[in-house]
Amino acid sequence: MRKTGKNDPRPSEITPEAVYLNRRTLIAGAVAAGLLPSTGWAESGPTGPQLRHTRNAPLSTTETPNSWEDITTYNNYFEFGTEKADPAVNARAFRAQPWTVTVSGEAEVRGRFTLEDILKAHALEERIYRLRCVERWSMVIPWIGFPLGDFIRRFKPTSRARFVEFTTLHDPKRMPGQRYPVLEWPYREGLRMDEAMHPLAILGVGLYGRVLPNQSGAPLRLVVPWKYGMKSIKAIVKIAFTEKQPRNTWNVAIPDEYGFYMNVNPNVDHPRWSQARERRIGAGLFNEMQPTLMFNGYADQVASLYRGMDLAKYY
Ligand SMILES: Nc1nc2c(c(=O)[nH]1)N[C@H]1C(S)=C(S)[C@@H](COP(=O)(O)O)O[C@H]1N2
Ligand SMILES: [Mo]
Repeated sequence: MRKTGKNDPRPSEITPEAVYLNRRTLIAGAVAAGLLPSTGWAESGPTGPQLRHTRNAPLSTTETPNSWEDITTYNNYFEFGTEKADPAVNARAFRAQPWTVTVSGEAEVRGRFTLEDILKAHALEERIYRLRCVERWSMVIPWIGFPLGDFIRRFKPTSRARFVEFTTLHDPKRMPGQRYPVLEWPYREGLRMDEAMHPLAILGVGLYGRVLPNQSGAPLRLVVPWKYGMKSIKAIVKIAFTEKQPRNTWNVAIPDEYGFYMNVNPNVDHPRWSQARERRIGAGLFNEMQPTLMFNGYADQVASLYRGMDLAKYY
């Protein structure tokens, strides 16, 4: 992972950090001076350093992406509050650099890697994916990332590796929501190895061609478009290859409502509501609910992963 060959992609193009920080400082200053509201306010367009990437059209949806504002002001990120508007405000001061990811467990290659090392090793692609939350809303998001499978292959998982476990940073000083026992901290998620190797599963590092904003899971998050949003864990610091199925946060919190798989499925209701329809965020004045698609519209690509499984039992 640390070695890079002459054909490897060049590291992502980074805008001089001073420019970026200066802008953030100006904004923070404006908020402090009472010139801008401190809540419910967002920058109007894509911000942050640009990322060098290509577009992966075949694996992208042709639907129109949601606006930067929709995507960055309506988030679930309990480390920064339980309301949708909280993360944009409470994650503003979070520093996502420097960052390391520890890879452990059933693999020949293990260790601790800097985010720069990881970025140098992978070409970045834009993938426009739907994100469908279990709460019945959805968005279309132009992610920048790289295939999780490419990342995994470099570590040469052993034959005992049946699952991949992901863990979010645990640092209540930097993540104020972790001071309250609303969930079991740190947030944790898992995928079966074949799910993790599927080409649609990516590790996300950007949005709208820019580095991920903090509320969207900077600097590294999972994006699994055929599953409910809770699988797409943010601010990942640990990745472990395991023999046993990992614990996952929402299953630990409410096992009757959230299982391990959490595939988007219009035919399997949440115990407290139907999953048959969803509301697209930002779809305008007469924002009717629309039918939810099996596996969030990715059935042709992923249904084979679950052949023979009772999806009402493995929800
Ligand atoms: N660490 C962490 N990751 C998380 C969450 C969280 O609370 N903490 N919320 C999940 C849920 S429920 C959803 S719907 C998505 C939302 O991702 P978005 O903010 O990019 O839309 O993040 C997921 N990842
Ligand atoms: Mo969610």
